[in-house]
Amino acid sequence: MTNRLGALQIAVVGHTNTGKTSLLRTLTRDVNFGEVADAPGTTKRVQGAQVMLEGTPVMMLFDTPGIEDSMGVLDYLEQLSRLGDRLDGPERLELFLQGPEASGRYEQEARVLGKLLHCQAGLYVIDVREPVLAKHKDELVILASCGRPLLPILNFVASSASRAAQWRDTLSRLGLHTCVEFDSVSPPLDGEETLYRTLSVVLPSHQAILSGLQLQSVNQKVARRVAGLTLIAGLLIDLAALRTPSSTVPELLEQAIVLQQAVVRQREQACVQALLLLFQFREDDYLAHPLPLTEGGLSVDVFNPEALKDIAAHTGGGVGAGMIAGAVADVLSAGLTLGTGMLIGAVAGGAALGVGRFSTRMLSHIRGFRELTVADEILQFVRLRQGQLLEALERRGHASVAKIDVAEGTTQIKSSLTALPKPLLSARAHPEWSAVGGRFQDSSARQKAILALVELG
Ligand SMILES: Nc1nc2c(ncn2[C@@H]2O[C@H](COP(=O)(O)OP(=O)(O)OP(=O)(O)O)[C@@H](O)[C@H]2O)c(=O)[nH]1
Ligand SMILES: [Mg+2]
Repeated sequence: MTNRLGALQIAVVGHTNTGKTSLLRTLTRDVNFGEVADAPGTTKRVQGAQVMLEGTPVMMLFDTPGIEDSMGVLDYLEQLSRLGDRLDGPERLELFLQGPEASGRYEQEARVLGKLLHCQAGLYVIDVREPVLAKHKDELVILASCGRPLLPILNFVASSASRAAQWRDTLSRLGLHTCVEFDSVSPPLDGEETLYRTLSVVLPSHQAILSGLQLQSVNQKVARRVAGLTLIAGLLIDLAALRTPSSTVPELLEQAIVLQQAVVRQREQACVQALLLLFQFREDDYLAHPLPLTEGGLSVDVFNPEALKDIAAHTGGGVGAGMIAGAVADVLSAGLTLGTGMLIGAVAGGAALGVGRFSTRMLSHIRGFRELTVADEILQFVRLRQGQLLEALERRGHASVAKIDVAEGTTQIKSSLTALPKPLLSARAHPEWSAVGGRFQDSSARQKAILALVELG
């Protein structure tokens, strides 16, 4: 495979306002490339963008101005044909490019044709919502006369006004039997691979580069998904493991709740930013909705089974695992009817739960041990909405201008609330797993839990 820059040069051409610049943005994953607007004549000059294969530039894509007056150019070329003697397409175009009209009336069109003549192939971008008109047919005749393979890209196929079938028919009649369906705003998941694979059919001389790009696109997609799931898993572990010391004094409890809410929100926002960066989108592409954290969203949760096991671990020999299991069962069933506040009192007082089975040492550990944790509902909600964000990013083209909005009501979560996945239950017992808690300590156990969450998808 040749790795020389410029070994493969492709011009992106077509009628004005069909989405040429948008296609380049999506293929290069560069939201800042060129200028995109819903108006003809947005791109005025040819602009190139490198495409890298394993860190090496292997292809240049050139954005070109839209062709506006194809009928005028074709008439003019036909006049030139009458002057010259048996000129073929490219020769006739060279004559046009050297003439006065190429820097006058048809300057825009000359830029496009000049570029295509010096590239190995062209991507011909079509807005399939448009009916096929004479100007389009003329445009294709002129482009074909450059003597370069053309791959039509049927853009806007997702629109209900699509006339893709009519376009396919017209293209076939002109000898263009291979084309690719695309949508730069919401490209098909395998759109990029399909484009490179099909381009290698019309450009077999560069098959090695194009197959490499196709494979790279598949690999990058998988790598981005795994990286995205890892970011989300890290967030969830941080939140599940988070414990904020609290107090039975109402004012102090209030302060602890406010502090914990801020930590949770910031941590989620950090994950959103990391996901946007991973997929190369801008921060303001995302319509942020703050987490609906009410006081009830954060529960006083000393009675989480995992948390109790943790207490056991830290109290040394005084409390046996079996006793803890019993305590958990009793505490949980009592919790359903008594409510958390009552429960604390109940345990402390010992009466309602038959605490005869517990040593006073253990009770003293439970008594006054109050910490805030993030409620299951909030963890489920964050998991769902980060998952939705990941999917939206995977399906989004870099030409999109609408904001990503994945806000969902918590009601949806409540109705479909399932048990927390195991790694999150484990995290409950490990406050040191929370990178946003005060006791953070990375460990292989934490990494394993992240990996296990990633595997759950
Ligand atoms: N829904 C949808 N909109 C698109 C798509 N491609 C482009 N657009 C929109 O179409 C308009 C024109 O896009 P551009 O990329 O500027 O088109 P262009 O062909 O470069 O235009 P000129 O430079 O003026 O010739 C913009 O509003 C884009 O957001 C697409 O696949 N789907
Ligand atoms: Mg443009």
